[in-house]
Amino acid sequence: MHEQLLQMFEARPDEFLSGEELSMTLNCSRTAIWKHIERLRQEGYEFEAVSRKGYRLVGKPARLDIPSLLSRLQTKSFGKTIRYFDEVDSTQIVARELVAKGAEEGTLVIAEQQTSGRGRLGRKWHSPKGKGIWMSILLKPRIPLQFTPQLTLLVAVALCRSLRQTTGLQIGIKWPNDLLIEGKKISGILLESSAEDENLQFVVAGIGIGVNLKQEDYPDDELRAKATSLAIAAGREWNREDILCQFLQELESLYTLYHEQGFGPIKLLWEALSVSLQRSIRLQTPKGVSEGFAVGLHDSGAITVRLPDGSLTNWYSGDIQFATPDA
Ligand code: BT5
Repeated sequence: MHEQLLQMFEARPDEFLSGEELSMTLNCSRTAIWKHIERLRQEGYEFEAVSRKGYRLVGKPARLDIPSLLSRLQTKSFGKTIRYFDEVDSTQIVARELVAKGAEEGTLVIAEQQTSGRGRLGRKWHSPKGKGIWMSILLKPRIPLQFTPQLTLLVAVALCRSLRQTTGLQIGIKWPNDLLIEGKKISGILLESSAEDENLQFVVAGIGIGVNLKQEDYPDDELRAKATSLAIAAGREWNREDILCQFLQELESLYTLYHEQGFGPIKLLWEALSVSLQRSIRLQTPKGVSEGFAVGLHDSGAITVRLPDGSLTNWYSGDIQFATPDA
């Protein structure tokens, strides 16, 4: 029914189709038609509705131009193989399936929409159609297992640098896996890895970037209060291929640098882009809340914190909040 309705609009572009005609052809009530149109709107289709005339399709969801991206991309392996989907449950799941079939390092899975996009600890990642970049990239790093958390920081640096370069926006990194603009989340990173006998086998780096979401594209006020997009922040839409191309190039060059020179150079870049250091922070863990002053980044990927009693400690995972708002 959903498909049939869309086909009717697509077969007669620029025409108004009345609710009566639609409901007769599809043999359903006008309320059912209205509900399907609302669902299509949520998927990114735009309709003009005029009383006594009906509905007209005026816009379709954006689609990535993969051939154009591939022709511009100047990387050796990152993004050279792209698996592009209209809709998936989660690009992380698809990427894991591809690893099992022998996919190579740098393989990119990207979808216009995710129906079960995920964050850490079972949280949801909202991924509406055509509005963002929802992707997973397969890495096979040649590093000891305990260094894996450094990769989240490396991806954050590559993302922050490339988004700053493409948009000119003041984007900062919040430890461990968020990118913020004026205190609101623009992007999240999720690393999932697999190891055998203490050896790291592969890492699937999942990255979500809110590119062209408008306020109404967020499902509720709670998320609207925390999240933002490049379009909301800049007051204009962005070309997703430009962002992807810049990011993949930046990621490959930092990843190469990391294998050649270790974490040192990445750490320096991370510290320069971070909004989490030299300020009072609170750490939320399943066990409770701790407070301290963030003094630096530890080589393990942990954040080093001075506690109220003056002692230093490392926090390895969790969610931090800022005790004072952003300057
Ligand atoms: C993350 O988790 O930030 C990691 C998100 C990774 C998403 C990518 S998309 C491609 C790949 N495939 C997947 O299935 N996932 C990865 P976490 O730190 O747990 O943050 C999750 C929280 O971010 C949620 O609880 C919301 O508060 C917020 N959030 C959800 N959707 C958002 C969005 N579109 N923009 C900004 N914030 C969002």
